[in-house]
Order: sequence, then C-alpha cells, then structure tokens
Amino acid sequence: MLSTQQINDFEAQGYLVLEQALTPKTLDAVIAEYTELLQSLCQSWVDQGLIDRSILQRSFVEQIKIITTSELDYFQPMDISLPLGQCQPDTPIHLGQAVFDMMRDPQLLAAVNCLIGPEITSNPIQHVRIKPPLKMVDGEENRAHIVRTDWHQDRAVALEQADKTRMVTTWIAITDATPDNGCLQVIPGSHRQAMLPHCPSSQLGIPESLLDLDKATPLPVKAGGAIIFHPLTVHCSLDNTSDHVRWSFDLRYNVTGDPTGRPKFPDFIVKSAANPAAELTSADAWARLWIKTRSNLCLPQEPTAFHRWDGSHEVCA
Ligand SMILES: O=C(O)CCC(=O)C(=O)O
Ligand SMILES: [Fe+2]
Repeated sequence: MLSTQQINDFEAQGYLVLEQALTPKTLDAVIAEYTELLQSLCQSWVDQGLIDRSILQRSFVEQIKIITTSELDYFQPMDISLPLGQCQPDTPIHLGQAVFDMMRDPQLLAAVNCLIGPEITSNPIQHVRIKPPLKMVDGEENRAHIVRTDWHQDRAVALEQADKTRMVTTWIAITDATPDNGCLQVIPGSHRQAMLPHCPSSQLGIPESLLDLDKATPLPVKAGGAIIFHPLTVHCSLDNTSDHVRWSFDLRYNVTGDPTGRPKFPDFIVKSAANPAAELTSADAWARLWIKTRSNLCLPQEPTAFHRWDGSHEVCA
C-alpha cells in the first residue's frame, strides 16, 4: 500500500522510490533461480569446450565477470523477453517460477494498484539487466541491458496505439543500485510534458540538447526496493564505474484492456478485483505464452516494427 503522500509525490514528480517493494522471499528466490540458471549455462559452455571448467567453482558475480571478458553472451538466455527483430525459433529466454512470482508479488502489486487501479495486466515490455563493471565490457557493446541506458521515455519504446495506455514501469533493484554502479536517473516532473522526439542510433534516445540536464536526479535504491515511474518520465541509467555487478529487472503494468504497445508479445491479467478467476497464476502457462509467441514471431524474414522512430526528425540530424 502507498500512502496518500506517496501517491501525491508520484503524481507531482512522475516517480516514486520504494524502499521495500518486494517481499524478502521473492527476492531470495529470484537470486537462487538465476544462480542456478547461470551455473547451468556455464556447465553447457564447459561441455562444449567454450570456456574453462574453473568457472563452475566461481560465484554468480565472478561468473558474470568472466563471461563478460569472453566471447560468450549471458544476456539473452537470462532475459525475460525476446529480442526485438532478430529472434530465431530457438532464441533462449528465461521463464522461471521465481520471476513469475516476482511479477505477481503482492507487495509490488499493492503499490501498482494504488497508482493504476485494481485491474492490472502484466505488460510484456520487460527485461533483466545484469550490468558488469564498464571497464570489463567490450567497447563496441551498446545494449542498454549491459551498459548505460540513454535518456528516453518508456511510452516512446511502445507503439503509438499505447499512447493513452494507463501504465507504470516498476524498476526493481536486485542488488543495491548506486550512482557509482549505474542506478537510474530521472528528470523530475518531466511526465507533465508531451512525448519528446527519440532518435534511433546505437540506442533509441532523446537528444540531450532537448533536456534540462541540471535537473537530472540519480535514484539510488537498495536491493528489494523499486522505482516506479510514469511512462512519460524522462529517465536513463548511469555507467557502472564500480567493480561490482549491478542487477535490476524492469516490469511494466497497465490497466487491463488498454493496449500494451507491443501486441505481438504476450500480456496477461496479473490481478483483477472484478474477476479474480481471470488472473494467470501458473508460471507454466506464462512460459507457454512466450514459447507460442516465439514460434509465431521468430520466423526467417518476419520483420516487425516495435517502435515509431525512423530517425528522420530534424533533431536527429
Ligand atoms: O536499468 C536501466 O538501465 C534502464 C531501465 C529503463 O529504462 C527502464 O526500466 O525503463
Ligand atoms: Fe526505460
């Protein structure tokens, strides 16, 4: 539950920092599930002769660092979404019980309920972001799941059909997020303006010349906490200049019946006061939705538009 003060703050500023957003057992289960997942990925790479066997004796964080400096990629097999564009019928995706339980965490949904009401759909625009120290990352890497994220509004990442969708982003810290290790940054109050032009370059972002960067506010948050923000709130994340791995999930929720903005990906009713029987409560059923999506979408020569920006706006020149 949020206090009236918190709801008023969200409306005024376009974001809210919640110290404890997840129930502690949800956080522990996600960490355990990902530790096991990474160990099994490492085991399969060892079996294929792609990496030295000694990685199997290392911690999660050490494994991430070793993989970062190798030719291997941990991101997609650990992500909770398919890639935009170039997916294959066998593109890996992580659809585990602990992640599903996190999406349904009662404490998190109680907060979401206070902001968008009791008919809540899990929006499929969602990711895990496990960010290694920047100094370990290949200079060519520009994915916003591995390095810093450019300034943007989440509304702009969806299709236009969702421009009026009532939704929130919940950015969940699995490790402590600090200005040094790449926490989120927002421009308070920016949700009260219109959508700004976004330019597709190495990432999809708002040109900095359009922003009042003096107002940029880093939002540190401890593990198990979250930042909830409005779809027009301008935000980015900082470089991970620390020696530590910074880990978050971003999950989105919209009012059931409003367009998700990514119609080819599967949404589901996560909470309904009016019709609790409509709620999806099985992680297996959730996984089946994504597997079906993958077999329909990830076909050769199946280009799909995921956003509206073609770079032709004058500010992108
Ligand atoms: O964690 C990040 O780097 C950025 C996340 C983001 O843009 C979001 O959650 O909407
Ligand atoms: Fe975002």
